[in-house]
Amino acid sequence: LQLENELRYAISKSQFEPFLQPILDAKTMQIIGFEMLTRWRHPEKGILPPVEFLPYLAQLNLMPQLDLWTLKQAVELLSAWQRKGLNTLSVAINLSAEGLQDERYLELAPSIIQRLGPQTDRLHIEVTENSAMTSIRAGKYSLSLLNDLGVKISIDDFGTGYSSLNYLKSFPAHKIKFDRSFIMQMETDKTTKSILKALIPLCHDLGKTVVAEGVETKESIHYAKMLGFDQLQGYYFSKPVPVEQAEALLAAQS
Ligand code: G
Ligand code: G
Ligand code: MN
Ligand code: NA
Repeated sequence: LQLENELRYAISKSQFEPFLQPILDAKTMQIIGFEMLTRWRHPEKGILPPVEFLPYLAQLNLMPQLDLWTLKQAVELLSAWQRKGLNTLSVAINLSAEGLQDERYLELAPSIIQRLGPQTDRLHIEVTENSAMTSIRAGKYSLSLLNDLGVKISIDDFGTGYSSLNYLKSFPAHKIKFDRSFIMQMETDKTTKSILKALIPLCHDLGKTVVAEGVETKESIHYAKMLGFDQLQGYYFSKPVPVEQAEALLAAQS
């Protein structure tokens, strides 16, 4: 109950903060965008990762509220970057299963997204297979709505759900983010390697961009490129960092 009160207070006092993790183009090895990952700057406990508060937000039915907050943060950041001339970067946000099916989210999201003008394709929305599949009808409806606004849809944690191939067939998605368990095992596990060797060309054939998550070593960069991954993300490049630090990473590469 104490945490519940602290959480309600945190929301009202906006103690949440967007952190950013870079995503690189595998060919140029340049940062092409960031995934936004929310942190709670707790007055006593310091910076808390989502595992420490997402379950409680879910219990309190506050996930759609977080999703709207994150959406606004991403749109504001993209607009600020646009004004600074950083107009090719993308920002990816995560959308929860609850948000994906929430009437208020779907009612409010379009006007927030349209603040980006013609640049709505700089905003990427990540949904896991399972969250869209919990209600296929609602998932299809919501993702089509977002897709029609020009936003790019990414399938997050791909390969860990129960219907990966069905997902490829049923939902509009521009990007496939292979779960980091595949990247961790691609060099040592023959089956994992075979799955990637078959699925990456399949994704390309379907016109989708393929992302490796959880790139932690130099060897895995080499391997991921060899397998055909288009984009790379992981601790090797950077963990999620505050916006200022993310901007410093950008400045350092140009
Ligand atoms: O940042 P970290 O890797 O600890 O994130 C853990 C999980 O929390 C990830 O699965 C991520 O999708 C989720 N997450 C982080 N920030 C947000 C957010 O703003 N909204 C939603 N819905 N999920 C988030
Ligand atoms: O589930 P989702 O992909 O939205 O969440 C990303 C999560 O993965 C975040 O919690 C982020 O901190 C974490 N993450 C990002 N890169 C790496 C990595 O290279 N290794 C590990 N173990 N976790 C990572
Ligand atoms: Mn994600
Ligand atoms: Na993921």
